[in-house]
Amino acid sequence: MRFFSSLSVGIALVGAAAGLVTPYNTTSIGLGDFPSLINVTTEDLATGLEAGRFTSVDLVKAYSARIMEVNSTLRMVTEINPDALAIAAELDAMRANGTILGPLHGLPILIKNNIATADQMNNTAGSFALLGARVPHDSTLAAKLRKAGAIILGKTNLSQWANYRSNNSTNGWSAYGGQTEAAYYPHQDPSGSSSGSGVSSSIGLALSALGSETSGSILSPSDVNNLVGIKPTVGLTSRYLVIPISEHQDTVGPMARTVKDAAYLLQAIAGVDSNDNYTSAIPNNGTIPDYVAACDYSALAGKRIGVAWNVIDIYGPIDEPVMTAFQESVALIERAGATIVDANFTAFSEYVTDNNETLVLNADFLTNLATYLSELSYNPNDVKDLQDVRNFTHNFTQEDWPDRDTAVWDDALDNQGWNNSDPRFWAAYQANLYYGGEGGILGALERNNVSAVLLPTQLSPGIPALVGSPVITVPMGFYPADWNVTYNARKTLVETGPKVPFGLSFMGRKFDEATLVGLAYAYEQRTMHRDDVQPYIIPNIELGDFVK
Ligand SMILES: *[C@@H]1O[C@H](CO)[C@@H](O)[C@H](O)[C@H]1NC(C)=O
Ligand SMILES: *[C@@H]1O[C@H](CO)[C@@H](O)[C@H](O)[C@H]1NC(C)=O
Ligand SMILES: *[C@@H]1O[C@H](CO)[C@@H](O)[C@H](O)[C@H]1NC(C)=O
Ligand SMILES: *[C@@H]1O[C@H](CO)[C@@H](O)[C@H](O)[C@H]1NC(C)=O
Ligand SMILES: *[C@@H]1O[C@H](CO)[C@@H](O)[C@H](O)[C@H]1NC(C)=O
Ligand SMILES: *[C@@H]1O[C@H](CO)[C@@H](O)[C@H](O)[C@H]1NC(C)=O
Ligand SMILES: *[C@@H]1O[C@H](CO)[C@@H](O)[C@H](O)[C@H]1NC(C)=O
Ligand SMILES: *[C@@H]1O[C@H](CO)[C@@H](O)[C@H](O)[C@H]1NC(C)=O
Ligand SMILES: *[C@@H]1O[C@H](CO)[C@@H](O)[C@H](O)[C@H]1NC(C)=O
Ligand SMILES: *[C@@H]1O[C@H](CO)[C@@H](O)[C@H](O)[C@H]1NC(C)=O
Ligand SMILES: *[C@@H]1O[C@H](CO)[C@@H](O)[C@H](O)[C@H]1NC(C)=O
Ligand SMILES: CC(=O)N[C@H]1CO[C@H](CO)[C@@H](O)[C@@H]1O
Repeated sequence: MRFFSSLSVGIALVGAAAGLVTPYNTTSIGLGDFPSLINVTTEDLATGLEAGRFTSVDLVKAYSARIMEVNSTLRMVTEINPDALAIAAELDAMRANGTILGPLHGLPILIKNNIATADQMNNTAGSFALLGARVPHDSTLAAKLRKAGAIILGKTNLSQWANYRSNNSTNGWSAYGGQTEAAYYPHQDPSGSSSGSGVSSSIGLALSALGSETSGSILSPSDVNNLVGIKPTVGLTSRYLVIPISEHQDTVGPMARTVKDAAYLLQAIAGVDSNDNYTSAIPNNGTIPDYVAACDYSALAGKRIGVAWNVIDIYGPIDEPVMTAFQESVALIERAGATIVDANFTAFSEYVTDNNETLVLNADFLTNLATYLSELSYNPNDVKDLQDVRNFTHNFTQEDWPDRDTAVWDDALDNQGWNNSDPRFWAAYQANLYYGGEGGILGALERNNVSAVLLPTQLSPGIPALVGSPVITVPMGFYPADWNVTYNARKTLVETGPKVPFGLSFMGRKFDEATLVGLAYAYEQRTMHRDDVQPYIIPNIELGDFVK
């Protein structure tokens, strides 16, 4: 249950803001003439670019300045792409001569620092072991973003190794990027592992961002950063040249401020890739549905929607504001024309004491990390497998070992010691498929003939992770202003506190993201809970500061 634990220890943030300069004044001028970047949508930006009110160069300048304005406080972006301005100028020139690559043409997107690009940016998973390493070409998703006309503006910080290293670290900490914090309360735990993607998207440091998830790493930071997050079906989006944990559970998806923005981004990254065979399971011969068209205000009408009440019971009690908001959401969904039925996860109480997921993840990590490392075209520290990475980590001061331990790796290497070609792998994986399938989300969908199952996002990631099925989270509310602050285990980050947001999850069938997008959109448009609460820190710099 890695997702729920935000283990931690109180090292002072590795935050020496070395070389960090703020090149621009933080006053904003001309704000009224331009959409505020914390609220702007894909369609707003495309309309403004098309009308010639601003350029992609303006956008890159404004977003870069916003990043530098808050990074010393929140440490959410590890690197800005040194080529972003040149790429923006080229995309502006293309637009000027009538060439538009798609709805994301010229729009800046941030990506998690485990998605490789064959450019000046590093791909490290937050570890110095991979600083300076090179890949032979872009990851498939980076290539797809470029083909769609998006500008890869930079790389976001993460819980190091996507939270697959330590039992004693903190969400959003990496040796390379320091400690990310979220924007809704001072020293807020950003959750993880796509921590920087969550914070950046939420306060408008780019249009939106990509995160990756093994169990909760898109959904959970989307939950606490007031975002829409889509955890796609495993195999809908390629993992080629993404630093892995597990081929059976890893997936890459959008973290955006609105359902439609998330849909636009998913549209650009979904698809078959001969370098990731899991994508060959995309139905209809690889045809990708129109996720943007699926954004339908009436999508809830006539649908059967389930609630996995027993999951709330078994985990419970959850915090009262979350439970109340959840009950109100279920009632609202019913008023929007859906029929609400129980859709319990029948094996859930067995699952919570089972440990087969750890066996699968350990085994996959041993195999998949070595494969990733073998694909590097330059490997400065010559790390070939997990053993090498552990040795590097133990010997490199900034990796903060032993204060942040390597217990997860020690378990995989020393206790388990077998990878995913071992006969024991299959038995463990079959157990997972049962808990997630017949005894979990897939069984609940089929038995009850529902289009989706609802849970508060705090409780949603674990079961879909086991079977690779999709989930969308949408803002559902926030903790009240008088809520007592609770801390992480190291007492360094605020886990829950006044105005900390939370979300509602729609869990669905494999490759049925279009249905989930529709339901999520219909819920979002009726509630607009993202607007209920504002961050405590918002960049002042706006587009108007840069437009000539
Ligand atoms: C985790 O780190 C903290 C802070 O250094 C330390 O007090 C604690 O003993 C560590 N816990 C484990 C399990 O190593
Ligand atoms: C943001 O801060 C972190 C921590 O100090 C640093 O490693 C990173 O390079 C900074 N990002 C940028 C874009 O300067
Ligand atoms: C910031 O604003 C002040 C006061 O308006 C001005 O004197 C200064 O030149 C500005 N600095 C930059 C870098 O624009
Ligand atoms: C339009 O821009 C594209 C991309 O830069 C370029 O290949 C093409 O030659 C340009 N066409 C014209 C008419 O300038
Ligand atoms: C990538 O890491 C190298 C080696 O530390 C560094 O020189 C370079 O500036 C980094 N790239 C970016 C975009 O920060
Ligand atoms: C994909 O599957 C084909 C056929 O089994 C195999 O030859 C190829 O090596 C696989 N590719 C990857 C990247 O696993
Ligand atoms: C499936 O897609 C491939 C590649 O686009 C194409 O060559 C093939 O004809 C398609 N098959 C069917 C049955 O449509
Ligand atoms: C689902 O679980 C809840 C809570 O444990 C229980 O009250 C309810 O009866 C269950 N529904 C069905 C249909 O079993
Ligand atoms: C894995 O699942 C099997 C079958 O349900 C069970 O017997 C075994 O105890 C589980 N192993 C662990 C480590 O939880
Ligand atoms: C472990 O790392 C140290 C320091 O980087 C290095 O000198 C040593 O050769 C490494 N040992 C192994 C077995 O890789
Ligand atoms: C963003 O939108 C929200 C909700 O409408 C509003 O309260 C907030 O002031 C807006 N922020 C800016 C900077 O315009
Ligand atoms: C040179 C050096 O510091 N080597 C150490 C690397 O870390 C291992 C523990 O994993 C130590 O045993 C080595 O002494």
